[in-house]
Amino acid sequence: MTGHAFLREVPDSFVRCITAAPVSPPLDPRLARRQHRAYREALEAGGFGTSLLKADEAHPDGSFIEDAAVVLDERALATRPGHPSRRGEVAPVAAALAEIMPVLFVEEPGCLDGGDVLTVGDRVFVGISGRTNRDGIEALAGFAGPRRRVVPVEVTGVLHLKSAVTALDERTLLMEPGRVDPMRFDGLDIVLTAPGEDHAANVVRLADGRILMGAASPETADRIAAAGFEVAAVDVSEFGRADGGLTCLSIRIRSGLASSARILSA
Ligand code: CIR
Repeated sequence: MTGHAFLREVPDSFVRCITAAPVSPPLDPRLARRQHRAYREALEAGGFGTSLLKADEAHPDGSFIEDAAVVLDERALATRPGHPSRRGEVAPVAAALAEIMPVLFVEEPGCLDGGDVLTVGDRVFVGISGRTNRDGIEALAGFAGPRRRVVPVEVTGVLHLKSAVTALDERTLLMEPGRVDPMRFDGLDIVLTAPGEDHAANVVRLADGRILMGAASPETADRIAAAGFEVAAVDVSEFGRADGGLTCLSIRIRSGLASSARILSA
Protein backbone atom coordinates (compact mmCIF):
# COMPACT_ATOMS: atom_id res chain seq x y z
CA MET A 1 0.00 0.00 0.00
CA THR A 2 1.13 3.57 -0.63
CA GLY A 3 -0.31 6.79 0.68
CA HIS A 4 0.00 10.50 1.06
CA ALA A 5 0.10 12.58 4.23
CA PHE A 6 -0.62 16.27 4.76
CA LEU A 7 1.35 17.96 7.54
CA ARG A 8 1.46 21.54 8.73
CA GLU A 9 4.51 23.50 9.86
CA VAL A 10 5.04 24.34 13.53
CA PRO A 11 4.57 28.10 14.17
CA ASP A 12 6.60 30.14 16.69
CA SER A 13 3.27 30.58 18.51
CA PHE A 14 3.42 26.81 19.29
CA VAL A 15 4.53 28.02 22.72
CA ARG A 16 0.88 29.08 23.27
CA CYS A 17 -0.76 25.75 22.38
CA ILE A 18 -3.86 24.76 24.33
CA THR A 19 -2.86 22.43 27.16
CA ALA A 20 -5.09 20.71 29.71
CA ALA A 21 -2.58 21.51 32.47
CA PRO A 22 0.08 24.23 32.72
CA VAL A 23 3.35 23.26 31.00
CA SER A 24 6.77 23.92 32.53
CA PRO A 25 9.29 24.64 31.07
CA PRO A 26 7.43 26.42 28.26
CA LEU A 27 6.81 24.60 24.99
CA ASP A 28 9.78 24.87 22.63
CA PRO A 29 8.88 25.53 18.96
CA ARG A 30 12.43 24.82 17.79
CA LEU A 31 12.52 21.40 19.42
CA ALA A 32 9.00 20.73 18.11
CA ARG A 33 10.18 21.61 14.59
CA ARG A 34 13.11 19.17 14.83
CA GLN A 35 10.76 16.43 16.03
CA HIS A 36 8.26 17.33 13.31
CA ARG A 37 10.97 16.90 10.66
CA ALA A 38 11.90 13.47 12.05
CA TYR A 39 8.21 12.51 12.09
CA ARG A 40 7.83 13.57 8.46
CA GLU A 41 10.92 11.56 7.51
CA ALA A 42 9.52 8.53 9.34
CA LEU A 43 6.26 8.81 7.37
CA GLU A 44 8.22 9.04 4.13
CA ALA A 45 10.41 6.06 5.06
CA GLY A 46 7.16 4.19 5.72
CA GLY A 47 5.77 4.78 2.24
CA PHE A 48 3.87 8.05 2.50
CA GLY A 49 4.46 10.96 0.16
CA THR A 50 4.06 14.18 2.14
CA SER A 51 2.84 17.76 1.65
CA LEU A 52 3.67 20.44 4.19
CA LEU A 53 1.22 23.30 4.63
CA LYS A 54 2.49 26.69 5.78
CA ALA A 55 2.24 27.57 9.47
CA ASP A 56 -0.15 30.29 10.62
CA GLU A 57 1.06 32.22 13.67
CA ALA A 58 -2.57 32.97 14.57
CA HIS A 59 -3.05 29.24 15.23
CA PRO A 60 -0.60 27.78 17.76
CA ASP A 61 -2.17 24.30 17.48
CA GLY A 62 -2.21 24.23 13.67
CA SER A 63 0.42 21.50 13.35
CA PHE A 64 -2.11 19.12 14.94
CA ILE A 65 -3.59 19.05 11.44
CA GLU A 66 -5.49 15.79 11.92
CA ASP A 67 -8.18 17.63 13.86
CA ALA A 68 -9.11 19.80 10.84
CA ALA A 69 -10.40 17.10 8.47
CA VAL A 70 -11.52 13.49 8.17
CA VAL A 71 -10.79 11.62 4.92
CA LEU A 72 -12.89 8.61 3.96
CA ASP A 73 -13.36 6.92 0.59
CA GLU A 74 -11.46 9.67 -1.25
CA ARG A 75 -13.67 12.44 0.14
CA ALA A 76 -12.95 14.85 2.99
CA LEU A 77 -15.08 16.24 5.78
CA ALA A 78 -13.67 19.56 6.96
CA THR A 79 -14.37 19.67 10.69
CA ARG A 80 -15.58 22.34 13.07
CA PRO A 81 -13.13 21.88 15.99
CA GLY A 82 -14.58 21.78 19.46
CA HIS A 83 -12.21 24.40 20.80
CA PRO A 84 -13.23 27.80 19.32
CA SER A 85 -9.62 28.99 19.02
CA ARG A 86 -8.92 26.18 16.54
CA ARG A 87 -11.74 26.82 14.05
CA GLY A 88 -9.63 29.10 11.88
CA GLU A 89 -7.23 26.23 11.20
CA VAL A 90 -9.71 24.48 8.95
CA ALA A 91 -10.00 26.66 5.82
CA PRO A 92 -6.43 26.25 4.48
CA VAL A 93 -6.52 22.52 5.17
CA ALA A 94 -9.85 22.20 3.38
CA ALA A 95 -8.44 24.18 0.44
CA ALA A 96 -5.41 21.87 0.15
CA LEU A 97 -7.60 18.77 0.24
CA ALA A 98 -10.04 20.29 -2.26
CA GLU A 99 -7.28 20.16 -4.87
CA ILE A 100 -7.47 16.37 -4.91
CA MET A 101 -10.91 15.39 -3.58
CA PRO A 102 -14.42 16.69 -2.81
CA VAL A 103 -14.67 18.41 0.57
CA LEU A 104 -17.81 18.68 2.74
CA PHE A 105 -18.10 20.78 5.91
CA VAL A 106 -19.43 20.24 9.43
CA GLU A 107 -22.01 22.97 10.07
CA GLU A 108 -22.71 24.81 13.34
CA PRO A 109 -23.71 23.70 16.01
CA GLY A 110 -21.78 20.54 15.15
CA CYS A 111 -18.34 20.10 16.68
CA LEU A 112 -15.95 17.41 15.52
CA ASP A 113 -12.19 16.96 15.95
CA GLY A 114 -10.42 14.56 13.59
CA GLY A 115 -8.63 13.09 16.61
CA ASP A 116 -11.98 11.63 17.63
CA VAL A 117 -12.45 9.62 14.43
CA LEU A 118 -11.04 6.11 14.03
CA THR A 119 -11.92 4.07 10.94
CA VAL A 120 -11.51 0.31 11.12
CA GLY A 121 -12.90 -1.68 8.19
CA ASP A 122 -16.51 -0.65 7.62
CA ARG A 123 -16.86 0.91 11.09
CA VAL A 124 -16.17 4.53 11.97
CA PHE A 125 -15.65 4.89 15.71
CA VAL A 126 -16.16 8.42 16.97
CA GLY A 127 -15.32 9.77 20.41
CA ILE A 128 -17.86 11.59 22.51
CA SER A 129 -15.23 13.83 24.04
CA GLY A 130 -14.83 17.39 25.25
CA ARG A 131 -14.32 18.38 21.58
CA THR A 132 -16.94 16.37 19.64
CA ASN A 133 -20.69 16.67 20.16
CA ARG A 134 -23.82 14.85 18.98
CA ASP A 135 -24.36 17.21 16.03
CA GLY A 136 -20.78 16.63 14.94
CA ILE A 137 -21.32 12.88 15.13
CA GLU A 138 -24.49 13.23 13.04
CA ALA A 139 -22.55 15.19 10.42
CA LEU A 140 -19.93 12.45 10.38
CA ALA A 141 -22.62 9.77 9.97
CA GLY A 142 -24.10 11.64 7.01
CA PHE A 143 -20.65 11.96 5.48
CA ALA A 144 -19.76 8.30 6.09
CA GLY A 145 -22.89 7.13 4.26
CA PRO A 146 -24.80 3.86 4.46
CA ARG A 147 -21.81 1.59 3.72
CA ARG A 148 -20.15 2.52 7.00
CA ARG A 149 -21.45 2.07 10.55
CA VAL A 150 -20.71 5.00 12.86
CA VAL A 151 -20.13 3.85 16.46
CA PRO A 152 -20.06 6.58 19.16
CA VAL A 153 -17.68 5.83 22.04
CA GLU A 154 -17.53 7.68 25.38
CA VAL A 155 -13.98 8.89 26.12
CA THR A 156 -12.77 9.38 29.70
CA GLY A 157 -9.75 11.28 30.99
CA VAL A 158 -8.00 11.94 27.66
CA LEU A 159 -8.48 14.55 24.94
CA HIS A 160 -9.65 12.45 22.00
CA LEU A 161 -10.74 8.92 21.10
CA LYS A 162 -7.43 8.31 19.35
CA SER A 163 -5.54 9.39 22.49
CA ALA A 164 -6.95 6.13 23.91
CA VAL A 165 -7.22 3.74 20.97
CA THR A 166 -5.81 3.37 17.45
CA ALA A 167 -5.68 0.55 14.90
CA LEU A 168 -2.63 -1.66 14.29
CA ASP A 169 -4.41 -3.26 11.33
CA GLU A 170 -7.99 -3.93 10.23
CA ARG A 171 -8.49 -6.53 12.98
CA THR A 172 -6.32 -5.29 15.85
CA LEU A 173 -6.51 -2.26 18.14
CA LEU A 174 -3.99 -0.73 20.54
CA MET A 175 -5.83 0.55 23.61
CA GLU A 176 -5.00 2.30 26.88
CA PRO A 177 -6.97 0.58 29.65
CA GLY A 178 -9.73 2.52 31.42
CA ARG A 179 -10.33 5.24 28.80
CA VAL A 180 -12.99 3.65 26.59
CA ASP A 181 -15.34 0.67 26.87
CA PRO A 182 -13.69 -2.23 24.98
CA MET A 183 -17.17 -3.72 24.37
CA ARG A 184 -17.84 -0.96 21.81
CA PHE A 185 -15.19 -2.58 19.59
CA ASP A 186 -16.68 -6.07 19.35
CA GLY A 187 -14.99 -8.55 17.04
CA LEU A 188 -11.60 -6.81 17.11
CA ASP A 189 -8.46 -8.04 18.88
CA ILE A 190 -7.04 -5.63 21.45
CA VAL A 191 -3.42 -5.07 22.52
CA LEU A 192 -3.25 -3.06 25.76
CA THR A 193 -0.61 -0.39 26.37
CA ALA A 194 1.86 -1.00 29.19
CA PRO A 195 1.12 0.46 32.65
CA GLY A 196 2.66 3.89 33.21
CA GLU A 197 3.16 4.64 29.51
CA ASP A 198 0.83 7.60 28.88
CA HIS A 199 -0.02 8.53 25.26
CA ALA A 200 1.25 5.10 24.13
CA ALA A 201 -2.03 4.12 22.44
CA ASN A 202 -1.67 6.84 19.82
CA VAL A 203 0.27 5.23 16.96
CA VAL A 204 0.33 5.57 13.16
CA ARG A 205 0.08 2.60 10.83
CA LEU A 206 2.61 3.36 8.10
CA ALA A 207 1.82 2.70 4.46
CA ASP A 208 4.28 -0.24 4.53
CA GLY A 209 2.40 -1.81 7.48
CA ARG A 210 4.93 -0.96 10.19
CA ILE A 211 3.70 0.80 13.32
CA LEU A 212 5.13 4.23 14.11
CA MET A 213 5.02 5.03 17.80
CA GLY A 214 6.44 7.44 20.35
CA ALA A 215 9.96 6.72 21.58
CA ALA A 216 8.81 7.05 25.20
CA SER A 217 6.79 3.80 25.20
CA PRO A 218 9.30 0.91 25.01
CA GLU A 219 7.21 -1.64 26.91
CA THR A 220 4.19 -0.98 24.71
CA ALA A 221 6.50 -1.32 21.69
CA ASP A 222 7.47 -4.79 22.96
CA ARG A 223 3.79 -5.72 23.27
CA ILE A 224 3.09 -4.56 19.72
CA ALA A 225 6.08 -6.51 18.42
CA ALA A 226 4.94 -9.59 20.33
CA ALA A 227 1.59 -9.29 18.55
CA GLY A 228 3.46 -9.66 15.24
CA PHE A 229 3.96 -6.07 14.08
CA GLU A 230 7.18 -4.37 13.10
CA VAL A 231 7.68 -1.18 15.09
CA ALA A 232 9.45 2.10 14.32
CA ALA A 233 9.86 4.86 16.90
CA VAL A 234 10.13 8.64 16.72
CA ASP A 235 10.43 11.19 19.52
CA VAL A 236 7.36 13.44 19.60
CA SER A 237 7.68 14.42 23.26
CA GLU A 238 7.24 18.16 22.67
CA PHE A 239 3.89 17.53 20.99
CA GLY A 240 2.96 15.20 23.84
CA ARG A 241 3.47 18.08 26.25
CA ALA A 242 0.87 19.97 24.16
CA ASP A 243 -1.57 17.03 24.53
CA GLY A 244 -0.93 15.67 21.03
CA GLY A 245 0.47 12.43 19.67
CA LEU A 246 1.53 10.83 16.41
CA THR A 247 -1.79 10.69 14.58
CA CYS A 248 -2.52 14.38 15.27
CA LEU A 249 0.43 15.53 13.19
CA SER A 250 -0.85 14.33 9.80
CA ILE A 251 -3.90 13.62 7.68
CA ARG A 252 -3.14 10.33 5.99
CA ILE A 253 -4.69 9.22 2.73
CA ARG A 254 -4.27 5.58 1.79
CA SER A 255 -5.21 5.43 -1.86
CA GLY A 256 -4.20 6.02 -5.46
CA LEU A 257 -4.88 9.72 -4.91
CA ALA A 258 -1.38 9.90 -3.46
CA SER A 259 0.22 10.32 -6.84
CA SER A 260 -1.89 13.38 -7.72
CA ALA A 261 -1.19 15.28 -4.48
CA ARG A 262 1.31 18.06 -5.00
CA ILE A 263 3.99 19.19 -2.59
CA LEU A 264 2.85 22.53 -1.20
CA SER A 265 6.17 23.57 0.30
CA ALA A 266 9.59 22.03 0.83
C1 CIR B 1 -5.43 20.81 21.58
O1 CIR B 1 -5.67 20.85 22.80
O2 CIR B 1 -6.34 20.96 20.76
C2 CIR B 1 -4.03 20.62 21.12
N1 CIR B 1 -3.12 21.22 22.04
C3 CIR B 1 -3.71 19.13 20.96
C4 CIR B 1 -4.48 18.49 19.84
C5 CIR B 1 -4.11 17.05 19.66
N2 CIR B 1 -4.79 16.48 18.57
C6 CIR B 1 -5.10 15.20 18.46
O3 CIR B 1 -4.91 14.43 19.40
N3 CIR B 1 -5.70 14.79 17.35
